[in-house]
Amino acid sequence: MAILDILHYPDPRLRTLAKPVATVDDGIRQLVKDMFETMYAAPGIGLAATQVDVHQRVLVLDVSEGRSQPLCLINPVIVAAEGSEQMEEGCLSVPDVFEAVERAERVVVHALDEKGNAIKVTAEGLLAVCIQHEIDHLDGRLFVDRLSALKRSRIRKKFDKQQRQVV
Ligand code: GNR
Ligand code: NI
Repeated sequence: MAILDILHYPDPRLRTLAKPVATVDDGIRQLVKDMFETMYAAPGIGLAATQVDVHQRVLVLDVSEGRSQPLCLINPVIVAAEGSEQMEEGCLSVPDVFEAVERAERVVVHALDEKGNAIKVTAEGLLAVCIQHEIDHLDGRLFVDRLSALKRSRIRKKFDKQQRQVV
């Protein structure tokens, strides 16, 4: 087990398009274990492989209060989406920024689990939001991309300034 380093905005590696997993093997299962450990330690309710600089279509989630309902989705595809809803989002790769984002209210997702079995997940509320947020990461997209140009440029300036102070 290992806690992995999480990339931070505006790191260009967060813009990588992740490739589908060809075979769910022990290497992928180890990645999934490490991603769960990293997500729970952060703490976060979701984590996409992109955020730990692995560019394969793997994500983990646990939106339960007791942190007791781990869900792993490999090669997830949204096959149905309906309604729209605004929810305040944050991201482990964009620390200390919380903004309302509009997304589909309900989604149906096809994926593989960590055993390689095909699964279908029907989600609404926070789980639906989180699945869409994580799939965005696999496509190289961040929640700040879904904000107004004005909000995005303010956030960008804040992080550029922080980075200058570190260097
Ligand atoms: O921990 C997280 N919380 C969260 C809250 C609202 C909407 C989405 C999220 S996902 C985030 C963890 C993360 O960055 N996953 O990519
Ligand atoms: Ni995120």
